[in-house]
Amino acid sequence: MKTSALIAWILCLSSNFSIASSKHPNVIVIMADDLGFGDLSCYGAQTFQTPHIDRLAAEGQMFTNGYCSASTCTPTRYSFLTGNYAFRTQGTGIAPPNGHLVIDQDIFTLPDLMKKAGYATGIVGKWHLGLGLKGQGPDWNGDLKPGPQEIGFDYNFLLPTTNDRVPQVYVEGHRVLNLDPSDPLWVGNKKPTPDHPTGISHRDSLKMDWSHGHNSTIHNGISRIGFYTGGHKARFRDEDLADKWVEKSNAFIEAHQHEPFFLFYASHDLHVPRIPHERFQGVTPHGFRADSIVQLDWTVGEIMKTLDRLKLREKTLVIFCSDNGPVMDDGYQDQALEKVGKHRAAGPFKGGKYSVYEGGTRTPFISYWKGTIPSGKSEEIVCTIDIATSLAQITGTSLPADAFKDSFDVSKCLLGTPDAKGRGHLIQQDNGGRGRFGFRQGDWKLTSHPNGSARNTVVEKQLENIKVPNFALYHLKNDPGEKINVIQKHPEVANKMKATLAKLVEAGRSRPQ
Ligand code: NG6
Ligand code: CA
Repeated sequence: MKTSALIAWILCLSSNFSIASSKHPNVIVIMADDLGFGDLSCYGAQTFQTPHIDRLAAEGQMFTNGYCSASTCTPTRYSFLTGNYAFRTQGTGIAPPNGHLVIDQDIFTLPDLMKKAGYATGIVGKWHLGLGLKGQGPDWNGDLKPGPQEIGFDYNFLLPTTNDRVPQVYVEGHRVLNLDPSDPLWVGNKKPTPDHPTGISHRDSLKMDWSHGHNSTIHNGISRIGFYTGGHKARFRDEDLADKWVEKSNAFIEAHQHEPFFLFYASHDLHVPRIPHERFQGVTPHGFRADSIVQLDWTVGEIMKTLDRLKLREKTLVIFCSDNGPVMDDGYQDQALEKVGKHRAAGPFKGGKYSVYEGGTRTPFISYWKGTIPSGKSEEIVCTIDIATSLAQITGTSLPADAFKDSFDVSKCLLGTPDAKGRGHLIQQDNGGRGRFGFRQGDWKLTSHPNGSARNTVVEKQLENIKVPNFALYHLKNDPGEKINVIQKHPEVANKMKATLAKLVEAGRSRPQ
């Protein structure tokens, strides 16, 4: 071979190589818990700073119309992992302590996709999608399956539900970590003995008092939802969760640094009970709620540091998002409401966690990949449910016909391609499939509250149920705060949207085949 031909051949090989590796970036999805649109300094928070997440936003694509699919945790996570709207499947509302796995093992999931694309797959952090079989639930002292490993994750290090629900133990693989067989773990929804200490009987001993619910078994001076006994050696301190997520995320990245990896880092910050590590307590003027945001930001910085150390920053796509909008008092007296000051956790939007108003699902959304994604702000509509199909596109992996039924390919938006288009419509749900929906189409937003009652989550007030019309229409461009119901003025728009919403719900899928 002539030298020039050889050089051409080598160039060709290396360009093929770079196409191949650019198709298989490592992927880290960082999902915050209860983080609102206005809760980061890059999204307008002024009284505290989130420099590590701000850097991702400044150097990557920062979305102003980024959503999670539900205003509570379990349905958003269900949709993120399955690509299907959670309201289509019964039993996907907020999972209880002894809940079974709500993702059907036969469904083709996002981790299945990533495995098919040749990735090592892992989840570190909050699960809250149940463990064990339907009708049985988790076997806390035995093998906790089915769970993440049965739906496509090679590795899991979990907080099984939420930290306000029992038990406070980690699950690694199929087992409760550090469980001493001579001190078995029991979890239930009734007092195990009449003298079992609870948040009611021992209220004076609590280090953080409850305000509603959360008054059952006490661990670490905090009473929780549900009862448990035993497993003392396995129990963790709330204060140490964030450090543990960093340790385990970094270990996963390190172990898979030479192959493509997919890491779902599901932080528990800033869900209640908000108990940041002592070194973050008091760093903001807003109490533990915002202190936990600063802690979350620190964890992001630590993971990015690991990417730098392993020279993986330019080989890794990072997507940052939240699982639902913000709430102030979510059951503990942690002063979130009293110390909110001028901070507006939902930014300019109405509602928050539990509601189908924008504040419930419009949340921070950032895509970052150094050297590949240009810096910019995008107004396109993207949602956590779209990550599945978008990653199929980015990794060049084909999908089974019935997979990811509501997940749209927004990969071009995530990658910052000029003129890329996001979704044309999005159904926003709350905690169930009871017909309470937000339906966004372009600049229009229809809300549906069949029983005339909505959850009000405005940041200045306690949670309450308010009376609302069965249907309302808002024009988000003119009225981002959903203050002026224009349904009387534009009945034709509302009727068309009602019909489209009903059709998309009925059809069982919204992404055309
Ligand atoms: C609610 C809890 C709330 C929180 C939520 C789930 C009470 C009174 N409220 O039932 O504190 O745990 O469930 O939050 O118990 S989520 O972010 O996981 O969806
Ligand atoms: Ca949540």
